[in-house]
Amino acid sequence: MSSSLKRGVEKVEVTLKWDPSPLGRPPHDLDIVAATYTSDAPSDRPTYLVHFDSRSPDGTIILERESRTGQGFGSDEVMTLELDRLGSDYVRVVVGVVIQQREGRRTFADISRPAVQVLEGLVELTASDFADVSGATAATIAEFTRDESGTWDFRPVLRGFDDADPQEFTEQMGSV
Ligand SMILES: [Ca+2]
Repeated sequence: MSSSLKRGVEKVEVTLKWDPSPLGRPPHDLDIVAATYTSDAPSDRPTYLVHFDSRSPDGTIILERESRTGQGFGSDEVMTLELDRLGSDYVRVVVGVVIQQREGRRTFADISRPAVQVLEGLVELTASDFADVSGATAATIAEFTRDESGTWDFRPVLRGFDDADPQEFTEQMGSV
């Protein structure tokens, strides 16, 4: 196939769900995080982050749904990324999931049935139940990079971070 016919990744959705903590126990709070990088920025310095407390300045990456407990049906957190609308300065986006550590150290092994999925339309790009990173407190899931022609490529990057709190994770997730 000619490379000029290659259609890159344009709009993706990241969904995350988990079961609530047992009755009477502190809630389990997981967060989807997206970090964006420009071509001139080092990989430990995201240009901006999108998560429950932070929006993208141009509205191209949106946390559509958030949860602090995992209660309810369907996806607990949902993020959409309109990569094709991202400014041309942006060449890389890394998406991950981090467990809040408010009540002591929590790893994916402590969370009941966590599941993340990255979709483009109805096509699943990647998915994980975090079993391979069960000892981690955070994990990257997906990396999107823009090539010279402006096309976005996708790469699954399931990598656990063993002792990262949310702040440390956002500083380290660009290293994948
Ligand atoms: Ca959350």
